[in-house]
Amino acid sequence: ATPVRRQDYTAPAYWIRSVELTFDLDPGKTIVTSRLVIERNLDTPPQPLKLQGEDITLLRVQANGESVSFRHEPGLLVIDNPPGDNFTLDIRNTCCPDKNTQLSGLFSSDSGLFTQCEAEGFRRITYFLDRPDVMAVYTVTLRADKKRYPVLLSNGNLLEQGPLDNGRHYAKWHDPFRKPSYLFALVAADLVAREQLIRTRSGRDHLLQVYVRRGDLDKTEHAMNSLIASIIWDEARFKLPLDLERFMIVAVGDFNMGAMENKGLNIFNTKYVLASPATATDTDFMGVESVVGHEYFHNWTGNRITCRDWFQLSLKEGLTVFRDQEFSMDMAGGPSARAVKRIDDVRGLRQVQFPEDAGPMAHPVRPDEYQAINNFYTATVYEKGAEVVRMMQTLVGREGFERGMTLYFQRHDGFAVTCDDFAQAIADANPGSMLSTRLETFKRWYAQAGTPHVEARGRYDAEQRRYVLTLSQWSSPSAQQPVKLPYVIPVVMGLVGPEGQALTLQLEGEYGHSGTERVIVIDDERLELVFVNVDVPPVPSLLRGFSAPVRLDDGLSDADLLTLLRHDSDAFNRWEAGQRLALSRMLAAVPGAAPAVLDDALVDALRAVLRDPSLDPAFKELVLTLPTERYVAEQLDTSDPQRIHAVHQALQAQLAERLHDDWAWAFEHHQVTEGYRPDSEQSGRRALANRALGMLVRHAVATGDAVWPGKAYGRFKEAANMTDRLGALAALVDAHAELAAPALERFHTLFKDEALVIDKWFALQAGAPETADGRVFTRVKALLKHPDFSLKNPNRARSLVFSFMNNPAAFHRSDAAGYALWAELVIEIDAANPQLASRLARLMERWRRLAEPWQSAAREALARVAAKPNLSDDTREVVSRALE
Ligand code: BAL
Ligand code: ZN
Repeated sequence: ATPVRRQDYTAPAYWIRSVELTFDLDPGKTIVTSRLVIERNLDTPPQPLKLQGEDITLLRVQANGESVSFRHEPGLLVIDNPPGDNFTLDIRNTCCPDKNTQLSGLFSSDSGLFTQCEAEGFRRITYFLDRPDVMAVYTVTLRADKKRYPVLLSNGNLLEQGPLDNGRHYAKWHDPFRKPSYLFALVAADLVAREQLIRTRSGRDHLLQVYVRRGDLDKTEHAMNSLIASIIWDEARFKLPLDLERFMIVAVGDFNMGAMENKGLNIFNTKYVLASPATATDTDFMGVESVVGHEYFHNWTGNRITCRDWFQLSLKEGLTVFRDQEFSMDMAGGPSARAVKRIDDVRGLRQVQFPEDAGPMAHPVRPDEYQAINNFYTATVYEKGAEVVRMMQTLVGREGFERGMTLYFQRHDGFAVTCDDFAQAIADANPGSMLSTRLETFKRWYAQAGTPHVEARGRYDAEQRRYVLTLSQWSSPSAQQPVKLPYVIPVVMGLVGPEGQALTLQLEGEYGHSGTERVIVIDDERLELVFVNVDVPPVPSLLRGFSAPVRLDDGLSDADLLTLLRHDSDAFNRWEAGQRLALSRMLAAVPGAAPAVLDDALVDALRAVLRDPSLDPAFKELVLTLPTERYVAEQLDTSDPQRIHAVHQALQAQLAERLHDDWAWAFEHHQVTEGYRPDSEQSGRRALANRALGMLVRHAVATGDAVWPGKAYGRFKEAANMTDRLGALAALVDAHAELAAPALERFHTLFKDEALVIDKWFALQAGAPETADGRVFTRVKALLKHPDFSLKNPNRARSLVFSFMNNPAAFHRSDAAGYALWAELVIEIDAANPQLASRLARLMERWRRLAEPWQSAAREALARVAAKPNLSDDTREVVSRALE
């Protein structure tokens, strides 16, 4: 396919002011009747009207009620001579939900018919100007069989409903807000709703509904609570009220994404709606809260102000991820719980986005070109985009950022705009700030791909009581950007004394004390800072809270890192110090054949954290978790996945052994005996107890002791909630304990009718640490044939196939059987669901970093996929870029 380029953007030649849609719904053949009120855009030269359409059949087209001549171009319906500057166009076409395995457009799932239109799914429903800067008012009539589809929903407000002949019924909806086609939605299904009436601060009443299948109503309380919390939060934090009379969430079991923010009618993957203590883990509960929040926040950042074109996707996604992260942090509670959430987010960023930024799919937060827009719903656009917004907030302060948001809505409410418009509003609301004075430089964060490097070196002069800190930045060239210019990088920092005391930060030329933490801004290649009145040699604690998405080399010694691990007042950097100490042990061991060693100093420091009564269990759990194999691999130019696995396993074993009594203590002392609450306090205790149990069972299996596996099995059987049950099961499965098999069988029997729990069952087995005799791979091959397995359901495919391919030692086999399976499955999935296939294809994109024999085998597998004719644009783009 020809690439689409940001530079080629032109305004639409026509506007569509209003749309009347009528759907005669039928899974085999749905008839869509559309009346479009069209106005020529007089700012553009006269030109033909070109409407997009894909996989649909045209029955009729008329302009102003009369026939009009038209022609087809690939993917387009072209009307060369529309009748004047203002006219109505009547279109009738069909589409086939049952055959729509791509799950884009109108598709069938077991409970009914659903839509997914972002980014370009609306054209798979009817012919349209399917671009986000064409915004229209929609009125939608749905007609369907009443028994099969008792619930008929679309965006906005219900105008009327009633019976029709032949057992059919109808509902008519009107959405008063202008919106782009990607925010259109309809649902025709057999569902029931949890309902709640609320009155918001402004005194307006609203109806909230969460629609699910009949048996799932008891799993909707948390989603409803999360929605209410989101509404309250957005009004309190950003003064953004709910603008709709009715807000609906609908859960569907077949869905490519997590959820979709259609105006007033959010459609969700069941994974992010359904949660009960018996079936969902604490992580699932958190996921529901965060995604419900995310989609709700889109109502303003995305829907009220939308994107001018898809290159601006981060305008809504980066900002909305930032907002959901802030929401989750505020919901989590105190500073420690906030830090835990931040650590979690940064772990995700570094594990997924940093590799993306260094690989063949690297692109700026605002990309310059794409072949398949669906490939650009990436960690860069979402998570790095959120970091860019976070840096803006750091530069202008929390209040300044809120002022900026207010100005953004004053200027652009109701319009489709660009990332530049957003940055300009935040800067203009904060004149004199570093964002405002260095805006053009700051915006390089939108324009340049890749992760910048920051180097920091300090020099202490005891005689002069001065500490000189030199910071410099550089960025590697990338394929389309050989030269990178410096960024504006906010570095939140402190200086920590040898006894752990926070030192006052006074720069040369400043008078008085300036506190113990400040934001330093690097805005050029190099910056030198001179701190005065420094009485002791300090350890710099830089980039606190991960204040910028960069790779930091601060040259700190182990002794410095141990000081930070023991004392840093910034919880993020405390955690970071522990991770770096563990990482350096692994990196030292990987190249040779010598065993990895967890030395006394690190063991003692980790024990001190584990036993510290002032620290939160959730934080301890993070500190006591080793960096993942994938993260270790990313630090190396050439990686041997099997060697990394061996080193990782060896360190885990030592951590289990050396802290054995501490783990036993941690397990016993972090039991939750009161009623289940999915809050940060309880979930922290459960996380630590489960981590401890995992360590204890691992050690027991290694030493032939049966006590802890027996205890884990007992806990698995008796657990009062899914977090504890799955934690105990994972302890057995990950250690390859003999009791794993009966436990897995029992788990399957217990939850055979709970699709989301069966997903966990598959994922757990596919993600277990691989053994020397390849037991995980063998199990995965068998599970692919399990009667409950299907590639058609994205959640199920992800649970087995993606979990396996994200399990380095199981996937990167020296006999290349993992890669052969990858190629086979990418090709098979691509024929049905290109979005899902291209996501799977991306798991191979870091192949160039693999050592031999993996690298050659991976290239061969990629070439096999690339050689396949009729590959989708989505998958073709990924494999071609990987092979370039
Ligand atoms: N807009 C696609 C799904 C999401 O980011 O919310
Ligand atoms: Zn989003």
